[in-house]
Amino acid sequence: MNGATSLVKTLASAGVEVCFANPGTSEMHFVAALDQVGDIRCVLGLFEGVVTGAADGYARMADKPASTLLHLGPGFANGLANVHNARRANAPMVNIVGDHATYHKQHDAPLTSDVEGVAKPFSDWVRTSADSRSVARDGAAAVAAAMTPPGRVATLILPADASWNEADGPAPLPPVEGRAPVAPEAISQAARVLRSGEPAVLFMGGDALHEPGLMLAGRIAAKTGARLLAQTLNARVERGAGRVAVDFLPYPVDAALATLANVRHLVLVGSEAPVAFFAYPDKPSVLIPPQCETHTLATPGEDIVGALEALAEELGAPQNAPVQEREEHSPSSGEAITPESAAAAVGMLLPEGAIVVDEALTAAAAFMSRTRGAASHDYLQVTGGAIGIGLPLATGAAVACPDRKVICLQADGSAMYTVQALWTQAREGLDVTTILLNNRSYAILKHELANLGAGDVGRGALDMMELDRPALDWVGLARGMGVEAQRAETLEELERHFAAGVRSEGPYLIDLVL
Ligand SMILES: Cc1ncc(C[n+]2csc(CCOP(=O)(O)OP(=O)(O)O)c2C)c(N)n1
Repeated sequence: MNGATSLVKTLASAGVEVCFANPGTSEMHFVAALDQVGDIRCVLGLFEGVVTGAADGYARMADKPASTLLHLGPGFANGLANVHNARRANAPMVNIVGDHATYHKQHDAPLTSDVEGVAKPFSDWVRTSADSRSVARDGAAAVAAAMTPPGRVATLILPADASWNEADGPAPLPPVEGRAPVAPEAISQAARVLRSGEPAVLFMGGDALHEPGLMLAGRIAAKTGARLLAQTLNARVERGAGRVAVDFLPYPVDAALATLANVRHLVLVGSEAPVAFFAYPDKPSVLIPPQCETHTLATPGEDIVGALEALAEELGAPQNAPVQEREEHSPSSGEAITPESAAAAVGMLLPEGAIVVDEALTAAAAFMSRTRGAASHDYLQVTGGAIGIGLPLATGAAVACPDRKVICLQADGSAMYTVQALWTQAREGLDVTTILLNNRSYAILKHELANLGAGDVGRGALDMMELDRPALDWVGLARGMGVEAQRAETLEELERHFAAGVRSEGPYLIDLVL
């Protein structure tokens, strides 16, 4: 067997079931091996940002890595923004990046670049296979690296001759590190500050935002009066009716500061200490108020749920916690379409167990508030702030969970970065309903212009934020890629088309005119 076959067999036996791919000449042996071995589902993306964003969505839902297959430095570079988002999501990810044959590199052929140099800033683990006999072992090490808590980005660079030369056979997965238990002092310290009666917040991320962690946090809050607060952007939050509800730290600096204003103790539970997304003149970078002490109960890679269990026990927390009630915000008939009324309609009709992808930007706050008491669902956010992930993320989530409905709340400007994902959804028959939030602008940037005090601006600056010349034909774009699509200009049309999307078993797009 050749190196490529030994690698595909290694990945499959390590549990990799899907390869999101956009290959080229240097990856042809790998493509042939995928076909020959047959244990890994291949999903073609027509742009590398689709490939990497889909791998992220898959990993967030499946809790294990997919692999990507990308073409040398330029192909990988095209996908990096969503590798960045995956890394910020702590999503396990194995990138296989083809490169020129080792002996060909010296000739500086057109596609030659420093692939390791491209990979390093966006990966936690990078290796270039030296030859075909090391490829299997390197592949197994890449999967183990990706699965190291809390989830990492591993990039294996595969020279073409390491693919096609003779190899020994697949390699076993080395032992994967588990989540380290937190030190007893971290638990007793958290217990001490929560018992103090001083205003405290459990600031939550990662596993703390999945049902077992949420219930434990809810019980601790019920006992101590601590507030539960999630990071602004999270890989996956389990929320909706029947679950312990958390608020999210708002994105705008002033709102975030107001949320944390009176807090005396901030207990980090699988989260990073909160900082402002950007610096703004005259606003702080660190969002923690001066009187507030920060305590780490569990870092993102530690045993977050175990730490919450130990803390609940130490505090003698009750066995149950109050959960979110079902809320229905029915928009009144004839109401105009706004983010709020649209979100109310979607919240009402959201199917049980949906996966909601939020790249709604200026409409996100409305959707978050109106889905708080909707049927229970998973909520996926743009963890790294790099836009152009919504459609790919939904694509990967649908591959991971074929029995669940995926709802993609997608702002129009962001959608245009990776719109090709719609084609993959059609080709794979993925059950994704996209609500395309068509405001024909980069609306958030207009707010940011004001927030930054950039002064009175003229037409030239504002023109950088308008997408209406020409207006995008979203129904035409979706249908052109094989996705059923309808336009909604009234709430009644939104409700009708959303119900049709929910009923349909394949991809569906609603062009929601805001
Ligand atoms: C990769 C990347 N490029 C550019 C930006 C800067 N950026 C942030 S928001 C935004 C526009 C978003 O517009 P849209 O998706 O239409 O949402 P809206 O603000 O209209 O709700 C841009 C260009 C970014 N965050 N990430």
